[in-house]
Amino acid sequence: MLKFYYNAAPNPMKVALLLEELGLSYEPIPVDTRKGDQHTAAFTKLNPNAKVPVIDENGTVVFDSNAILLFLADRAGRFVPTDLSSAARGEMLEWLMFVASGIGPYSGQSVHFRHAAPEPKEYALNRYDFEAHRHWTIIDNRLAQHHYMLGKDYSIVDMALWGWARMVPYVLGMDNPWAHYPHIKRLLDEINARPAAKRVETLRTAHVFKAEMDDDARRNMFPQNERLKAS
Ligand SMILES: N[C@@H](CCC(=O)N[C@@H](CS)C(=O)NCC(=O)O)C(=O)O
Repeated sequence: MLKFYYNAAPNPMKVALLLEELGLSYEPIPVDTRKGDQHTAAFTKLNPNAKVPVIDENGTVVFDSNAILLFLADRAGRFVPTDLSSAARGEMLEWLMFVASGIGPYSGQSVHFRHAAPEPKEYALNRYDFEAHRHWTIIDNRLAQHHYMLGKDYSIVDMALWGWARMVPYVLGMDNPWAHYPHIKRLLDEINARPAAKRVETLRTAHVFKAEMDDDARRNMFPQNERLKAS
C-alpha cells in the first residue's frame, strides 16, 4: 500500500488530488509540521529536506510534490503527454517546472513575509509580493488563451497549480484577488467541482493539525531564527 505523508498545505494537497484522480488506494500519514514531525530521524530518512509531501510504496520513496506528480502520472500514463520527444511533453515540463520553481517558492515567501516575519519587512514583502503577482499574472494570461494549462487536456500542471490557487487570497493578502485573476478562478472552480477534489477536502479536514503558532511551532517551522537568538 502506498503511504502518503502529508499535511493540509498546498504541496501535499496537489499530490492528494492526483492520488484521488488516479483512484489509487493509499494510507494517509499526517505529518504535523508545527509539532516538528518533519524533523524526526524516521522522516528525514524518507526526505532529507524535512518537508511534506512524500510517498513510500513498498520502499520506493519519492519526495517533492512535483516529482511525485510526474512519477505517478508517468507510471499511469495519464494526465501527462506520454510521447517523450513531443512538443506537448516539453510544454508540460516547462509549465510544471514554472509552478515548482516560481509559483510555489514566491507564493510561499509571500505568505511568510506577509503573515509570519517580524518587522522590518517592507523590502522583503515588497519583493515577494511583486514576484508572486508577476507569476500569477503569467498563469492568468496563459489561462485566458487555453482552457487548461496545456490546452484542452486536464493535466498534472493544473493539479500542481490548484494546490496553490486555493491559497491565492492568503498568499496575496487580498479578499478578492479574482477580479485580477478571473481565469485562474475559473480553473479553480472547475477543479473544485471534481469528485476527486471533494475527496481531497474530506482528507484535508479529517485530521486536526496543530493550529497554534506558538514558540515551539515557530522553532519547528522557522529554525533559521535560532541563529538570530544566538547572536
Ligand atoms: N519543494 C517542496 C516544498 C515542500 C514544502 O515546502 N512543504 C511544506 C508544506 S507545503 C512543509 O513541509 N513545511 C514544513 C517546514 O518547512 O518545516 C515540494 O514541492 O514538495
